[in-house]
Amino acid sequence: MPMSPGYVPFHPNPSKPKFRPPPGAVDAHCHVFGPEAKFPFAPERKYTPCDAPKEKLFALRDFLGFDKNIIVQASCHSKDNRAMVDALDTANGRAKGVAFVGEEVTDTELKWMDKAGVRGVRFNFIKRLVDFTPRDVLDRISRRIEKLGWHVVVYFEMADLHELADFFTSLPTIVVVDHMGTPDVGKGVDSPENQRFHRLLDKHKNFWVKATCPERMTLAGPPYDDVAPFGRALVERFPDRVLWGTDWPHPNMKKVAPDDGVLVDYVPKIAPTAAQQKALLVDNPMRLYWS
Ligand code: 0GY
Repeated sequence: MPMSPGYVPFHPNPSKPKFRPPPGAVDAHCHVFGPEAKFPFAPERKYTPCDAPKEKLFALRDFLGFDKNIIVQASCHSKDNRAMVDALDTANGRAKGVAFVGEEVTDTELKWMDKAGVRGVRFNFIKRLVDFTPRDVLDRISRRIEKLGWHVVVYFEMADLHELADFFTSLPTIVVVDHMGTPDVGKGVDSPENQRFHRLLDKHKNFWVKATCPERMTLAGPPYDDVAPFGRALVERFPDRVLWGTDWPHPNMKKVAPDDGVLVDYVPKIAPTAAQQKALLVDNPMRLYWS
């Protein structure tokens, strides 16, 4: 299938970052797409991306100076987790995964994914990406995966947080928030909705957050200095519950693919000290995914 009209493929030759991640660094949010010939995209998908196979992901990991990946199931593969699991199976222990499942998932399938290194499921509330799933269904899924010691990753837009917060706090597992809760950067880090988000994390110690995707939120463009205060605030306030990742291959970027080297050079802007960098890139993801 051809890519969706206007779909922007990932950067063909990212720059080498100046920042060197500490040994054992984990890219805690990335995806694999296809290859379509082997792992077809799901019929119910909302976009058709370009192939972004595991070999390219692992080569980028090495080029950027990372050691491991967390591969998050993307909506273009919907509930068919085979491409993601195949990547885990061939990563020599250097990748863990987050799946997307429906209630019909069997215990055998959950065990298969657990054995491969899946440690969470993603609940996606972005309307342009997925169809609505009733909360009671998500609740039942969360209770099944809790037994495996998995967590829930939530992807939403901050404007919707007020109607989602009660559901999130009712979840029995660790809850990992994608992309800083996607704040509106134009409103500033002290906006009431961003402060409300910080209070949620303050109060609920089972909430973690990914300080990811400045390229999705920036108004100024690279090197994303306008987004850095949002990431830095999270690293300072929640130093042991924050993660970082590239989001390669950057689905649904509007005009230009981000340069992954520039994204890696954004890390010291949000985590200026060596101790913060080690927590963000090594200790936190290792605790959540490898212990
Ligand atoms: C992301 C963001 C996006 C897409 C997906 O599952 C997905 O298709 O996650 C997006 O378009 O915002 O997390 O990579």
